[in-house]
Amino acid sequence: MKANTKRIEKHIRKLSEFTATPNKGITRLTYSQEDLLARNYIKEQMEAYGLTVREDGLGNIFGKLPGTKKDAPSVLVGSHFDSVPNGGAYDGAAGVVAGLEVAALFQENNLTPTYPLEIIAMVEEEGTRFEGGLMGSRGIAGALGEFAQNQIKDRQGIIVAEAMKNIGLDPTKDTCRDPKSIKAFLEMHIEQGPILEEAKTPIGVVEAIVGLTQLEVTIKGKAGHAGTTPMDRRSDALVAAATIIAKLPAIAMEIGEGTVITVGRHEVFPNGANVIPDKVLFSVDIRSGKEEHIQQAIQKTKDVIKSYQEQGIQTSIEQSFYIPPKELSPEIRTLLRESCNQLDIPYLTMNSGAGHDAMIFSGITDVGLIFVPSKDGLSHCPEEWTDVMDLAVGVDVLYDAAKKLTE
Ligand code: HGY
Ligand code: MN
Ligand code: MN
Repeated sequence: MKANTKRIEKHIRKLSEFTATPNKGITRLTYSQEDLLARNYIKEQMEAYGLTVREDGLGNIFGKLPGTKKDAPSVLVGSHFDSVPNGGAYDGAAGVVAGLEVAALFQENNLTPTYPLEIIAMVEEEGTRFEGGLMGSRGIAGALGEFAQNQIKDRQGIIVAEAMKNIGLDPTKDTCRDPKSIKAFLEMHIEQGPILEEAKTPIGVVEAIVGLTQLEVTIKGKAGHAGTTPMDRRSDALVAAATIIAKLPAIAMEIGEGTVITVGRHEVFPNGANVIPDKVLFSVDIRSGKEEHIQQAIQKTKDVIKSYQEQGIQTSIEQSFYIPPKELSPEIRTLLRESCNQLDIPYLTMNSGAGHDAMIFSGITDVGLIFVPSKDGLSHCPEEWTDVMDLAVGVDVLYDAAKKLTE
C-alpha cells in the first residue's frame, strides 16, 4: 500500500470538524463559515504538498503541480467539499482527501510529471444552498450563465457574488476553463449504496452515471382559519401537495429499471398550526439510467400535478436543471481496471445512481470515477462511514492512474 492512512484519517477528521451541526452530522453550506474553515485547511495542505494554490470565480480550489511539458493540459483529481444538511463526513470530502494524498505521494516520491497535476476541491455540488447543484463543476465547464455569480441566489435571496465576498472570495475571477487545458478528470467517491460492501469488493470502476433532473413545484391555494372554514370550502395547498406527492413513487415503479423519484424538500406557507396553508413549494428529484425513462417520468409527474383540479388550487412547475445519463471514458475505465489488476486490487464495474461532478466534466474531457464502499450503503446522513483502509486502497488506484495520465 502506498497511501498513508494516518494522513488520510487526519484530513477526514479535520474536515469533519467544519460543520454547522456538530451534534448531527456534517452541514457545510457553500460560502459559509464552515466552508471558509474547510477551504483554509485544504489550501494549507495543498501548499504543504508543494502545490501552487488558486481559487476561481466561484471559489473552486485548485492546487497545481507543474509538469515538464510546456503549456500542456492538466490531469485534475478531486471532488467537492460542500455537504447536504446533516450529511456524512465522506461524501465529497473523501475525494478531496484522496486528491490531497495523491499530491502527498507525488511529493514523497519526488515525482515531476510531464503533464501538470491539479488537485481540485469544488463548491456546491449538492445544491443545498444554491438550487440545481453541481455549480462548481458546471462553472468550470462553462455550463452556467456568464454572470451566474450575480444571478444565482439562495433561498434568502443572497446572490453567489455577495456570499462569496462575505468570506473574502473574488467572484470576478475567471471560472470557465478552456477544455483544452484539461487532459482528464479523476474522482474517487464513496459508493453511497450497498453493492461494494455486499460484494466484499474494495473498488467500483464506474461505467455510467444516471441522468437526473430536479423540478421545483409550487402549489397555491387559499389561506383561512382552521376553525371556522368548513371542510367543503377550503383550497388547502398542503392537502393538494400531499395528494400529488403520494402518487409519484408509483410512476417510478411503473417505469422501473432503476428509475427513482424523490420529494426531498418542501416548504409550507404560512406554516401556522391554525392556518389553512395557501402555498407549498416542493422539489422532485427524478433519475434513471435511460434518457427515455427520465423523460417519461418527467411527463407523468407533470400530468399528475396538472390533473389536480380541486377548487381554487393552482399548480406550477419549473425545471431547475437536467443532465442526461453519461457514459464515462472507455479509455480511462480501461486504465483504472488495469491499475486495479496491476495492484492486485479486486474491483467491480458498476453504474452510479448518484450524481457527481464527474458527469459535468465528462462533457469537456475524459473522466474516470472510482467508488469505495459505504458501510451499510448509507449516505447523506450522519451514519455515513467508510473504513480508512478502503479509502487508502482507493487512493492507491487513483495515484497509479494519475501517474500514468501525467507521465
Ligand atoms: O444528489 C446526488 O446524487 C449527489 O449526492 N449530489
Ligand atoms: Mn451527495
Ligand atoms: Mn458527492
